[in-house]
Amino acid sequence: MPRLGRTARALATLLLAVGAAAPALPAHAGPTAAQADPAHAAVPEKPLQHIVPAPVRVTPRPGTTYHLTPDTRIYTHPGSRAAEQVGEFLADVLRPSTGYRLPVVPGASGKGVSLLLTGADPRVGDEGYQLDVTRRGVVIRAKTAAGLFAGVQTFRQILPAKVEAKSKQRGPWTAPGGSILDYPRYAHRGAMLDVARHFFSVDEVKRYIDQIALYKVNKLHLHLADDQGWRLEIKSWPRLATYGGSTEVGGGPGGYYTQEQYKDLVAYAAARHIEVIPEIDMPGHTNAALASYAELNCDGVAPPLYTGIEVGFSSLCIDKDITYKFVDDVLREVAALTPGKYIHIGGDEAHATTDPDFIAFMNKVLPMVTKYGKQASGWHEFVKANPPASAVPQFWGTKTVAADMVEAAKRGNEIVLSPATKAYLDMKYDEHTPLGLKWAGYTDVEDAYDWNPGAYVQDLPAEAVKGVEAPLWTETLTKSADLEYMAFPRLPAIAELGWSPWSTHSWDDFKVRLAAQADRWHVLGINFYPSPQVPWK
Ligand code: IFG
Repeated sequence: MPRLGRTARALATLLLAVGAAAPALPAHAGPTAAQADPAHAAVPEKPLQHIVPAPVRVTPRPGTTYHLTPDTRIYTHPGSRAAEQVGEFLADVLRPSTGYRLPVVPGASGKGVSLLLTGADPRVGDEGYQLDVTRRGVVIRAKTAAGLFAGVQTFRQILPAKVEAKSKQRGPWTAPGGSILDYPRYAHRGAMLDVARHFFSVDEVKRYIDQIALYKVNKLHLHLADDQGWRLEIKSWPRLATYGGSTEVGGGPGGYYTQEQYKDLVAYAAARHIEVIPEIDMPGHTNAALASYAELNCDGVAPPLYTGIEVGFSSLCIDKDITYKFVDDVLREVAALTPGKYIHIGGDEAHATTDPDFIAFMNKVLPMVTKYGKQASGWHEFVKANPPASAVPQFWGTKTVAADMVEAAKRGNEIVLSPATKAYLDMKYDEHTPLGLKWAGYTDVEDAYDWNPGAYVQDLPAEAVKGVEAPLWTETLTKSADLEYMAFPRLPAIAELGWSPWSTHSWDDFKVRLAAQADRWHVLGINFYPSPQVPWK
């Protein structure tokens, strides 16, 4: 407690003795409790009201606080390796900052932190959870490890932000008492990273994976090939990576992932319950492939490598048989590297391919995806080829009228929404933004937040929407700090649209919750854009 002057101390003693409420400290009495003891300042004022994405139901338990202590243990559902891995993930977050041992042990206990696969409300479904915090302990219940992982992301957010530090911090490590019931609105909650325009290393992609996992994103769409670069080793066509991956926008060294490195990325994402969806864009956006193998070109002449940012000038040669051997070989190797359900085959901006050729191409390629046990997703243009009902069109239009999407839905396709005027994280925030493009218009965080995916495309039934995805194109982005500047704070907005019920949607509430995230982003070293639309502290 702060040192009080003699008089103030006498007064305080007198008043407390008569049971009066603690006197309001006179201004000159010195620092408040928080200022006097910085640890108290670490206790977030209303963390249960600051969770992003907004949970389905939050019930605070006032007056109850849980404290992590040096002897806290993390209990995981006995016999579940997957639950144990979530426990280890949580321990890896908490150990460096608290300095506590936090052993992860199979079992269930009212004390400590328990991650259990029994007893959850059935409404949690495949990815939801229940989180209960009492004075004695924290219990996260789910039906799957993915649900436990989602609960852990929420638990992180109700602990002091400095719990995210990689070095030992002062406590106390408190979590407010309460109960949360939570589960996602959509199955597809995606982030896309373009590693073709500029190449990003394995570690830079892992950093982005860690960041999207904070907000319960569950799909990472990797744009692995484009005009400027081919980024994945294909053993049957080695020059794709070694030559086609040897540069990037602006003429830099580019790069590529060996298949071993790519498997490592896929595993890293899977440990965070994120499915990687690889994209091999075709028949357009293929200059890197065409430059790598002359025989892929209709005239047998390989074009030079391309380091600009124009689009729509390249096309695989639709009439050559070797094109389909190439595509088959690539899809076979990509499918073998993909534990997930989907392979994205692009299809956008095929301006150098006639519509009949585009349709003929897709009709030969779509069955290959199925043959290798995967489902196809693609940019919305590929619906021209009437893909199977299992295919997933990704809408990237700038209008809310999209008759082709409405028709596709009638044929049974479920649509992923990435409206370029809302979800394109490479759009400038405003005319002063140093990075990014502006062809779809300036997009600040309120634009990214204020739309209802279930009612966005005119006449598209709500049940035809599979979810949302935020593409981050990298024509102008070269390093993690650039990715973060464009993705934060808009990616959490898209993540909330993918997870939270529409009933919780409110810009006035979201912007306050977003402001409270900044403490964590500072600790995590996330280089976010301090949008003037958000009441940052
Ligand atoms: N459109 C192109 C991308 C990229 C983007 C930049 C799609 C589907 C513009 N295609 O978006 O390759 O250049 O904002």
